[in-house]
Amino acid sequence: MNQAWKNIRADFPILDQQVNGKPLVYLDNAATSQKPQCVIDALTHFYQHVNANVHRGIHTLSMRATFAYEAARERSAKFLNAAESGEIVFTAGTTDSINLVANSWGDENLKKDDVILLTEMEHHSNLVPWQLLARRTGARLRFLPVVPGDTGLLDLAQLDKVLTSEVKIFAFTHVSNTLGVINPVTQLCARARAVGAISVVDAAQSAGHLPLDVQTMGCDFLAVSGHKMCGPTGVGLLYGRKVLLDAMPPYRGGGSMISNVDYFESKWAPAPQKFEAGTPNIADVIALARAMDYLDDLGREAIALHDEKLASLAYARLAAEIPGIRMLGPADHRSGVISFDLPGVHAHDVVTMADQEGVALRGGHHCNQPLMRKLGLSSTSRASFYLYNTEDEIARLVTTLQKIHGFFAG
Ligand code: 7TS
Repeated sequence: MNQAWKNIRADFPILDQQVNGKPLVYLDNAATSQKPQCVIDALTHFYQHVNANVHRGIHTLSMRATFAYEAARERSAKFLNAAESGEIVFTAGTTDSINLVANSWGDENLKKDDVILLTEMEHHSNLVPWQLLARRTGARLRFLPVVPGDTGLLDLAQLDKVLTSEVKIFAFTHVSNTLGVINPVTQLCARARAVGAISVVDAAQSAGHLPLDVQTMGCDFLAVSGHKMCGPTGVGLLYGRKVLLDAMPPYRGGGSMISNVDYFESKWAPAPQKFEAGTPNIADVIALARAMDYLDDLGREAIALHDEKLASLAYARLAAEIPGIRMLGPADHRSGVISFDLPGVHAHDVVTMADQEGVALRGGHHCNQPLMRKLGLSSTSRASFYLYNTEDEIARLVTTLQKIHGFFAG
């Protein structure tokens, strides 16, 4: 661990507070992460010193804003090891990025009876846009199953059966937001390419948690949300291989995405501008780049190890110390997300009572309704860890769940 890890909690002012009279234990990082002071400062600095629209003015502030916005694109390309910054499209987040691919690449390339392959563990964001695409084009959906039981691993033995030459798109999550499973993304992308399908990786839960290298992964598209990786809400990005982005039609029309406009038709600007119609989310894009600096100062390998260590410890302690608990996902080699079911206690009761103890969890279907049904559950409770969480907080989680269990058992 390098110097940047010392006093890490002091970087996150929000953590230093009491909730319901107890020190806050924030374990809802899979929903959104907290923001370090440097990201908050980047937003303030932009509005205090730089604010102007981008790509249109030649006055000094406008040039400053444009420079910072395009520097953020360069930073993002470096963060993902993209071949060039032109492969980065700024979006509102993972949901927006996936919708862009489904509407642009999908509408252009899919026809009746083509197959869109997904997995059984997809978040609704990586399911519903493909359902809509299937409805528009007559394409069919197919699913790579998870293995029976609670480990949540993908059933890779079924891949040959489902990944056939009819598959044109294979879209899957890198990390499950319910199970904490880390999927073998490089292997899955290679298999997609081998049958001529494009790969779309949902990196909502992995960007900012694991080292990501799109060239090593071999993915065609990768979708990221800024707010889950220490950045602001309402901003994210789509990585797309340049040849694919160049060939794709725009998804939304408006200012900034054109090279020439006539009353009856227009010509598009090259990618990525073609996909960024209207005034973009300038301040948040710039602050997202600051979040990337912050994460890289800590080191993404170190963050991944920290997440895994905490989640594996929490998994083991909950399994051993909470009677009757049903743990979901793998025991180790996992991300920082753990889900569990306390039989006989609704997840909303768990979360409400935990909140009384200052512990922030999430309870519900986690936008994973089909997976919940497959597991025979309507909801789970979820604790999700990030770089500022500690082993002491796991102790607080265990004590809190013991108390909740005791209350309902007694
Ligand atoms: N994909 C995955 C795997 C996710 O976990 C989420 C958000 C999304 C896509 C959508 O991201 P957005 O930023 O576009 O909303 N997941 C969660 C969650 O688990 N709890 O709240 C949001």
